[in-house]
Amino acid sequence: MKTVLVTGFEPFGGDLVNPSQEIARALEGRVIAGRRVVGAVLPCVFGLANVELRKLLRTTRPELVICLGLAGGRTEITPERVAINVDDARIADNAGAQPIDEPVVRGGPTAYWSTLPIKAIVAALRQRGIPASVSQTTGTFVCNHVFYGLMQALARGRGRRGGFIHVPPVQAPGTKGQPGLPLATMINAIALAVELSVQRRTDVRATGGQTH
Ligand code: PCA
Repeated sequence: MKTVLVTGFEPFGGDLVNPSQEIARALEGRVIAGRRVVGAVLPCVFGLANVELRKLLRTTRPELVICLGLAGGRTEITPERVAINVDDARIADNAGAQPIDEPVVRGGPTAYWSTLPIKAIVAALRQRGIPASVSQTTGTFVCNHVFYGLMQALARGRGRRGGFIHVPPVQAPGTKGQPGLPLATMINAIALAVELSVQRRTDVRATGGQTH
């Protein structure tokens, strides 16, 4: 059976939880659209995260890869459009490193586009009442670093697709109205994103982006 790799991140910046880690763990071993999901958790550490990711790509040989991370201030599921070649950290990573204005890959291209059907994912989620938007920036911390590393690795392979989706914080039960989404909703959303991404090689032409 072909595999899909879904990664999340360990908690960072003093947090005790990271929903992206919980989602990757929840999807581990599931069969979606005839593909077995391998769920894995990456360290929130510049450099090491991409070493671990490349190991996973070698050992699991996935047809498709979706990397996940937490975007603290967001309220929606946000498939990312683009990874850029810069590390510029506002806080230290989990190993204490804080690169400023450094390239992810010296001499690498300025950016890589996601090869997930990001607009189709947003449309499908909205249809089910799950708040979602295309995001135009992955930031410049470890998530963008991993997204860039992923797309560079995939660009060398043959037709393997992938991308990055940021998720909001977990909304604790009984706190409706607070920013964030229930974990179960986010697990369903990412399962749907996997299904759609396996099924659709091309995106739809539709609105769905944040314009800022
Ligand atoms: N979010 C951070 C890194 C790890 C994570 O889950 C980010 O957005 O860069």
